[in-house]
Amino acid sequence: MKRLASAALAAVLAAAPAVAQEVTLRGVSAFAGGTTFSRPFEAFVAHVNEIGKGVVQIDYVGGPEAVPPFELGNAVSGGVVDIANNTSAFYTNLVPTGDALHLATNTAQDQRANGCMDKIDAIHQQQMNVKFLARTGDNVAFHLYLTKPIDSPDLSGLTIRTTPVYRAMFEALGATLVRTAPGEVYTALERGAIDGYGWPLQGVMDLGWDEQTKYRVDPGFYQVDVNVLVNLDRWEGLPEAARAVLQEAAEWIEARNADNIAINAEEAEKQAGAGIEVITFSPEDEARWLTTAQEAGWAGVAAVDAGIAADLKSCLTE
Ligand code: 173
Repeated sequence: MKRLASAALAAVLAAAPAVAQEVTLRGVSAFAGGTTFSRPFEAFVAHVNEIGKGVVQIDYVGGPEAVPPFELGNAVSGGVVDIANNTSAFYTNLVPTGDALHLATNTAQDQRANGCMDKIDAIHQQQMNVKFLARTGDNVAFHLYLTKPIDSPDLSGLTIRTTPVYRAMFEALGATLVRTAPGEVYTALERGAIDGYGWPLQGVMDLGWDEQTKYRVDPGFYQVDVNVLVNLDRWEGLPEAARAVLQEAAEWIEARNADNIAINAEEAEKQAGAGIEVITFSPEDEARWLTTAQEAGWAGVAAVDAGIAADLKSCLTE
């Protein structure tokens, strides 16, 4: 049997061309090209194209102008896009427990070491038909930005732009919510359709929102997850050498997540320079702000699937 199998393999190898065909993957980002949450992916693409010469290349097709952010999950799931840079909040239609990812208090490296990344990958494979390749955004918290001041965590009477990241928390604090893609935030602010928006500490100036923003509420909460996802059929069809290049590049880009600590400090300074004032609360109100974030966040995931919520909580917050 064994001899037969190796004879068959030898025949296949003999028939194969001396140099295996280079594979090209079509890549799309949920965030505009050159902006904060596309930059790690763009570095990842450049790295793959460097170390993967002759094996695998990524053709970076573009950002939200190529595929609308809330459609990108479907596009990579169905194989219209081979590789996507996307945040779980933009594909909750496919992975509704993905909201757990931004509730992480540890790093992508921790999640690889403790098996959490394998669990997250399995959920993505089963529910979305994608390989969960890499996670960026560690160390970057989310904040509430406002056009008018508040003096407590009570958000009643305020209309706030949201995504699934902030929904459970802001709803628990009484806000009226409207979901928009990042590309619609500027116009919504300019028209006065919203009194504020949820967004991470980084990237507020990318699309000029600082012009329309007066306040940032501190402290931040949660942790950004912007993930590299590969269509599963495409992934499984890749030569082993191509998968190895992508996996190496995944850990390479995750190592750069540590840079976010320094970038956070620069961003906070730039926001101050742009006239964005920081709102803080009394110690009791700050505790309420952060406790509501955690409790409402996990309750939201548990309402979707209590088993997955408990399982992921244990490895994302250890
Ligand atoms: O606010 C958002 O659009 C959002 O959910 C998000 C998630 C990760 C990075 C940046 C924004």
